[in-house]
Amino acid sequence: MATLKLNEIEITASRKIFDACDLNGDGFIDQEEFHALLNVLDGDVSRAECQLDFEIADTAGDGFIEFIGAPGRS
Ligand SMILES: [Ca+2]
Repeated sequence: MATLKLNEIEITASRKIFDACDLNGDGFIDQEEFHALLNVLDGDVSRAECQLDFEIADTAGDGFIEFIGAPGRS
């Protein structure tokens, strides 16, 4: 069960990162928040680069990045 415990720790860590990126606290990362995140991580990131990465991360294609395992927007 060590693997399960590790996953729980990883999920908790990921959740903290996600919450830190979710600037307005609505439970989703929108393109503005994502662009701000990329600028922190990589420095100068263009809007075009941000758009490409966002589309990959936006698995639902709804314009928001949601935390994996979180309930969907209603
Ligand atoms: Ca947000």
